[in-house]
Amino acid sequence: MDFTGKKIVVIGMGKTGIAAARFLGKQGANVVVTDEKSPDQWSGEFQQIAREKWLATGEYNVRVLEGASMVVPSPGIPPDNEILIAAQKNNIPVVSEIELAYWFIKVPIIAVTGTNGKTTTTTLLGEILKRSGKKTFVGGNIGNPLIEYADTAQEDDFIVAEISSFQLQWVEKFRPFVAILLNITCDHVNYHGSFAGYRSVKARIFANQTKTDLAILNDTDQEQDEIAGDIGAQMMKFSSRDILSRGIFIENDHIVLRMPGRDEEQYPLSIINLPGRHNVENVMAAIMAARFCGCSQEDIIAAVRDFRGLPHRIEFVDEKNSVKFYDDSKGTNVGSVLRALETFAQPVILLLGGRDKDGDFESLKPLLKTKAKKVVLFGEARGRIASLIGEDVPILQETRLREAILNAYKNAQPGDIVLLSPGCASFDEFANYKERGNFFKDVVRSL
Ligand code: UMA
Ligand code: ADP
Repeated sequence: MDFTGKKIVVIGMGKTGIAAARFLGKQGANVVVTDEKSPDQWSGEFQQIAREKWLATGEYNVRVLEGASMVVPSPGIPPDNEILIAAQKNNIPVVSEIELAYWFIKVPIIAVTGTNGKTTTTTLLGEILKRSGKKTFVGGNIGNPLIEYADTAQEDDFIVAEISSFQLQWVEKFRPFVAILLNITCDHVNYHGSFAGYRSVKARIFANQTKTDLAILNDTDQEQDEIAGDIGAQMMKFSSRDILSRGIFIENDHIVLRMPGRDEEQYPLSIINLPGRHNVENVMAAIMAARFCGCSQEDIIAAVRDFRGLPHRIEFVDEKNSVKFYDDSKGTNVGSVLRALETFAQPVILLLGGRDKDGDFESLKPLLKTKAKKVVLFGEARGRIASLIGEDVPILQETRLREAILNAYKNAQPGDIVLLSPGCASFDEFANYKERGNFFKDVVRSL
C-alpha cells in the first residue's frame, strides 16, 4: 500500500488518531486531522506532531474531504457522523485503525471481542503466552493502538488484541488467526443504531478467517447462533452450562477440553482465582486459544493460577462490621450487572446508576428478586431505571454516588454484600469508570 503524496483524513485526535496520523505521515501521506474539539483541547501528544511538514489541520465538516483518498475515523466517531456519510457517498474509503494496522502487521493476531470480558480475557491470554515463552504484544482497545505496533520491528510470536465493536465498524480484510467472541448482550445501541447492527458488527471479527484459523464462540449465547453458520474458520465453542462433544466445558470440579485429534484434557476449577462463572468462561476461551497457539497445559495452569484479575471488576474492597464491599465500576451495561449479581450467594445491596446507555434494565428483574435485598439508584439514570425494574425489591434513590454508598451501608446488616455494579457509564459524575471505582473505594474505606 503506497500512501506517498496522498491526502488522508484522520478524524479524532485522541490516542488512535494521533497514532494513525503519525504512522501515515511516516508512510509519506499528506495527513489532514480534524476533531469536533478545537486544537487547544486535543491530546497533549498532538504537540509532538503539530509542526510536522506532512500534517495539516482541517475543518470538522464535509469540506475536509476535498481531494482525500481515504478517511481513518477514531473508534469514538459514530458511523452516522456527517463526514463519514459524505465520504461513503463520494466513494472515499473509510478504514478503521485496526484495518489499517492489519495491512502492515505480519505477526499472527489473537483478537478478543464481546460485550463483556474482553480486557480480562485479553490480559489473561497475554499472561499465558508470555508464561509459555512466546514473545507477545498486548494491545488494541485495552489502551495501545495496534497501528503503533505496525511501525515496530514486529519481532513477537503473537499479538493479543482487545477489539471493540467501534473498531470493527470499518474493517474489510482484518483477519485474526484466532478470534474469540465472548458474548453479545445489549450495549452501545446509540452508536450502532440498533442491537441488530451491533451484533452484525461483532460478527465481522470472523468474516475473513479461513480453515487455518480458529473461531471461538460461546455455546450458551443465542445471539451467536446465526453468526456461527457463516464462519469459514475451524470453530470451537465454550460452555459454562452444557457438556460438549467438542469444545471446552465444566464437568464437576474440572474444566474439560475436547479438541479434535487430541486427548481430552482437564483443568481443575480451583486454579481460577477470579469471582463468578463468567470468569470461568473467560478462562475457558483463553485456554482454548492458548492450546491452539501451542502453549502447554502446565504453562496454562501456572498462568491462570497466578492471575488475580483486574481492578474495578468485582474487586473486593473492604469489610466493615461484617458487610463486604465490592467495586464493579467496569460493569457499565446490564449484562455485566447480571453476571455480578449471580456471583454472590449472600444478600446484595446493589448500587446502580450513572449515565444511561439505553440499558435493558427490565431484564434484571428476576435476578434482583432472588439476589438483591435493596437497590440504591443514583445519578442521571435513576428515574428511568426505577421505572423499569419494578417493585419486587425495595428501591432507594440518591442524586450522587457518595450518598448512595452511605445509604447502602446504613441499610446493610452483617453478612450482606454492598456491590457497585452501575450498569451505566460514569460520565454524569466522573471522568471515567476508573475514577468512579476509586471514589467508591475511598468512600468505603473511610466509613
Ligand atoms: N471525537 C470527535 N467526534 C466524535 C467523537 C469524538 O471528534 O463524534 C474526538 C474527541 O473530541 C477526541 C477523540 O475523538 O479528541 C477521541 O477519540 P476516541 O473516542 O476514538 O478515543 P481514543 O483516545 O482514540 O481511544 C480509543 C478507544 N476509545 C473509544 O473507543 C471511545 C479506547 O478505548 C482505546 O483504548 C484506544 O482507542 C486505543 O485503541 C476506550 C473505550 O472506552 C477504553 N472503549 C470502548 C469500551 O471499551 O467500551 C469501546
Ligand atoms: P470489557 O473489556 O469487555 O469491558 P472487562 O474484562 O473489563 O470486559 O469486564 C467488564 C465488566 O464485565 C466487569 O463488570 C466484569 O465483571 C464483567 N465481565 C467480565 N467477564 C465477563 C463475561 N464473560 N460475561 C459477562 N460479564 C463479564
